[in-house]
Amino acid sequence: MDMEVSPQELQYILNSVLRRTKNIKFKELSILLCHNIISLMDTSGNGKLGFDEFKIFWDKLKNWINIFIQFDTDKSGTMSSYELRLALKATGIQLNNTILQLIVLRYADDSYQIDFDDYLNCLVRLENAFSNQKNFLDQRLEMSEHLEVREVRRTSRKCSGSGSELDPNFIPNPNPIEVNGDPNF
Ligand SMILES: [Ca+2]
Ligand SMILES: [Ca+2]
Repeated sequence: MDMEVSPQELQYILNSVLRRTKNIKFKELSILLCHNIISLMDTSGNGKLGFDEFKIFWDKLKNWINIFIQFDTDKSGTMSSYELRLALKATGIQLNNTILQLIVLRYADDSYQIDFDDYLNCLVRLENAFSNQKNFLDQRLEMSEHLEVREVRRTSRKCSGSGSELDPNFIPNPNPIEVNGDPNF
């Protein structure tokens, strides 16, 4: 039996739950949003949410719903741009005015109100963007550590005098390390 939640199953579950959630206005969640949620939460990388992945998302969602309701100060069931700014801040996302205005223009309806599905869409996209940025930085960091290790290996091989001139991978170190102040070491 398949215990993992696919995008289609997630769409069904979320729509049923949100339909029964009081104090929020929402339109049906799109399948694209559910794909985005899975790409945010799928740490195992199999394109579905396992039990633990789903549980982490569920806690996140409950928190996002509570924040939405808490910051919907006029109880309209939707977010104005002012309410949205405070709500996003409460979720840990701080954006400057320009970005916030672009988001409101992108997601708001004719009366500049943001429904719960657009709010969720916006949070998931922002979190995906932040986590991609973080992965990018992590990779950069890993790569630079990897390069440092190789550099140390090269240096130690060079020091052992085992014919490093013949090593096709040998690249001269532009900053030779001086040990005990002896440049010939
Ligand atoms: Ca997974
Ligand atoms: Ca409101």
